[in-house]
Amino acid sequence: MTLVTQRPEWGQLAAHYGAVKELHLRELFAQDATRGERLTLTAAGLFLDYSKHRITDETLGLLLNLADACGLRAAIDAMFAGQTINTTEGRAVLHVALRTPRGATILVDGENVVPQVHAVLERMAAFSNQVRSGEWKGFTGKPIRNVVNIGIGGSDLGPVMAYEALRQVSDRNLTLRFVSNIDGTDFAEATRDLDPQETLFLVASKTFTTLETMTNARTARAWLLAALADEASVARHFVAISTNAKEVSAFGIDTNNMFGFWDWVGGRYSMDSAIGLSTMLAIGPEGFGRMLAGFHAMDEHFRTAPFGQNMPVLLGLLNLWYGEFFDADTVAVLPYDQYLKRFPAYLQQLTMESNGKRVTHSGEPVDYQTGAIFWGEPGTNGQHSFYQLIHQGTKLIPCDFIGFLHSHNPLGAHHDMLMANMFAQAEALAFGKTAQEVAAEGTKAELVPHRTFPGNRPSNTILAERLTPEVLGALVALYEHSVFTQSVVWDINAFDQWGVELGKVLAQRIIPELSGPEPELRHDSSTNSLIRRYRAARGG
Ligand code: G6Q
Repeated sequence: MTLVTQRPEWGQLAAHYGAVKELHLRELFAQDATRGERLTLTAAGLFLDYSKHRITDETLGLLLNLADACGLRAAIDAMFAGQTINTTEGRAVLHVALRTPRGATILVDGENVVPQVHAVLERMAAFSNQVRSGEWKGFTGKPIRNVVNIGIGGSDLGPVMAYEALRQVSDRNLTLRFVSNIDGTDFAEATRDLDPQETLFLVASKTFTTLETMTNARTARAWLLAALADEASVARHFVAISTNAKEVSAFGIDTNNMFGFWDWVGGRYSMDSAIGLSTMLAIGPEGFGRMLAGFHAMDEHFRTAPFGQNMPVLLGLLNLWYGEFFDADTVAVLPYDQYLKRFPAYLQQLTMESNGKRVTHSGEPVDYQTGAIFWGEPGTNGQHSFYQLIHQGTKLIPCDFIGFLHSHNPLGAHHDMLMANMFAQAEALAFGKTAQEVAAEGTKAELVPHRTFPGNRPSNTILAERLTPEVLGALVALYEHSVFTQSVVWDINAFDQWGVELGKVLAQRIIPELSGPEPELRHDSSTNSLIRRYRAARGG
């Protein structure tokens, strides 16, 4: 297949880049008094202002031509139709089916998966209602007050992010904790103040073979049994969320206590499958349904809106514009909402595990940049830390500002100050402060270069009324589909993750070498010496 860089549309963009790269946002705004209103878009409850980008109308047209030439329309249709677009794993990619309303039809291998999705949602709802009402009792008859989700990667990051994001609508009588790391500290700290009699573990693992999760789940079982001293208690304190019923039974969890999903749900796209049971326990089935409705609204927008008014498509193409032509390596995600504190971490997996690829679908090495590095922190904390580099450093870092018109905690003038800071940062990045402006303030000549802001640093501003379950769903779906858009242009598979395999295999080889009789070490000299140092310290 043709590499995207060989397409005429790419060449046209490259030539156009040469013509516009020096254009400053100050000029672009001066040329068009309506730019700030014109380059905006509303979809699924989200408002996007993309006017502070180093683009002209021609840039947009050329980016859209590239998306067309790369077959984005057909790729979207293929995903929604349940075709096997995850080619290296031979799977359909149907997270969109997880939020499709009852009554719709999406076929996988000739079978409609929508009724299956709703059957699991109903079981999750019945279970959540039992736990939330206190009807579901622990082994000693006490109601459940603590829920500990044990999972990692896609079986952790989405649920943690959603729990933090939706705390304001969560049941404050339930304490939720998340254990992911194989570092025993994670489990120890998460459970140290919990009463086993009132604690429910959700073992969330698509495969039910993941080393970290299985190790933590065994530790959890031992922790429970140390207190309750009866194997029969496991059935009241453990549920499994998995696609692998055989491994769930082998672990000792009754499959009646198992919530299933399907191989067409990728780990990092699974937060609205049964993997989201912790979210449903926290916010209730009705709240979970509202979140799914937000996802679905953005799915429908992505599926049907013309690309020029399609928010995920524009977001994806704009990221690509900087990554390919301006050599921008990273994107900063800056939520001005404390409830979104885990959103950047969640996005890191979504974007980087999806698009951190170096060969095309057909296995050919790419000769262009793929997935950017995503990172960020909630505002305004970041302003007192790394924003310096974004404003005055040598690197170009496109930013996504995310904010809300209303706060869930309207204390005094806090929210006005928060949002003023967000608007001000985007303004300062775009327009900067010229040397003349600095000098005109009476700044000493030798300080002028230090106090000058070049500006021309691009950003998106995403606004919504308030952070509700619907809005969170729409926001996550926005990024999911923007990741997909980019992967189609790059001709890479956004849905596999072979890059995480090698380290896992090597760790399995090293685990037995760390204890027991001196093994014959056959690694490189550095790894051998690190293992010897560790063994010596451990007396092994
Ligand atoms: C996500 C990845 C990965 C996965 C974890 C946990 O897309 O596949 O992060 O979610 O490795 O896997 P299990 O759910 O199978 O334990």
